[in-house]
Amino acid sequence: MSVLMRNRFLNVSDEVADAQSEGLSIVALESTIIAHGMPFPENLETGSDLESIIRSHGAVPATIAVFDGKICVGLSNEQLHRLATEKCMKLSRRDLPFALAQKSNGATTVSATMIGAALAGIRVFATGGIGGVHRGAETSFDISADLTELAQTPVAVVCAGAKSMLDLPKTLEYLETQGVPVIGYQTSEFPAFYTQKSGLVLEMSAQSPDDVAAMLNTMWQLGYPGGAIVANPIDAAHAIPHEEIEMFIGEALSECEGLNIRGKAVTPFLLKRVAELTSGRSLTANKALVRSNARLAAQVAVALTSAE
Ligand code: PSU
Ligand code: MN
Repeated sequence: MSVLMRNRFLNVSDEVADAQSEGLSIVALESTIIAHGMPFPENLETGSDLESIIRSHGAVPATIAVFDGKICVGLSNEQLHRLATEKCMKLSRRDLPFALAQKSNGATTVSATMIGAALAGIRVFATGGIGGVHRGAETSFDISADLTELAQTPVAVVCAGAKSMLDLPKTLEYLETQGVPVIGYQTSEFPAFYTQKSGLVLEMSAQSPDDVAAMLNTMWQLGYPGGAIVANPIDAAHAIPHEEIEMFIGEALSECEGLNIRGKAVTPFLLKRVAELTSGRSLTANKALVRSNARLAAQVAVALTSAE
């Protein structure tokens, strides 16, 4: 995409723009995980490690966030530091136009990061776990905008499944309704973020980055408007057994309800409380799984570029 054709609300870093003109593979990264998903300094360490991992696997990282009314694709170290240390908004699809018009700063969730990536022509994105259908959604109606974004924006999201605080069967049903392919990476079960397995069978599984790239290319050549989920289970060494984590999730969920926390504050609260209740073990798991996703995303991006 030429610089002249770029959207006026997009600000692509020199490194990412150069990578694009040289035809290199690029992987998008989100910023909500830095600003609202992990405490300082783990958030900053993780954010910059993810960039290094992507580089060491032959691709160029493009962390996405909003600064001064622009969707910035590719951040400076100073911008990463600001996200990790300053309070900022959590922006999903519906928040983005207002934040840009107000010339605000903010961290982008999976949905808003996908929008930025697609505007910049980036097709692969790594995160920890996507948002999904919350437990109790039948009364709260709380369903993450990440799910509908996946149906309409052509970016493949490499993640460790959806966060286990969610209702995973409903999340998969919703994705099916939306026509979003969910591909297990070397697994035939939907991973449950902190845990490798959820008991939910996936019908599609890929054994290699080339397999994933072939599926993505086919989907886009068919003219599908959306993306796909590449579900990559956490490494066994960092996984937390289901029964152990479920106890703490249950506790965090009832506190959340007791405190009447709603809407976009729910996920950051739950991640923080579960990390406290597990004495940091869930944070260690989260850091490990997102690193593994960055590695796989770089491999998929390279496979996609060479398949072109
Ligand atoms: N993955 C993580 N930590 C996070 C997130 C993903 O390991 O904090 C963020 C993503 O930005 C995702 C958001 O879009 O959580 C989901 O928020 P909600 O449930 O409010 O849609
Ligand atoms: Mn929500």
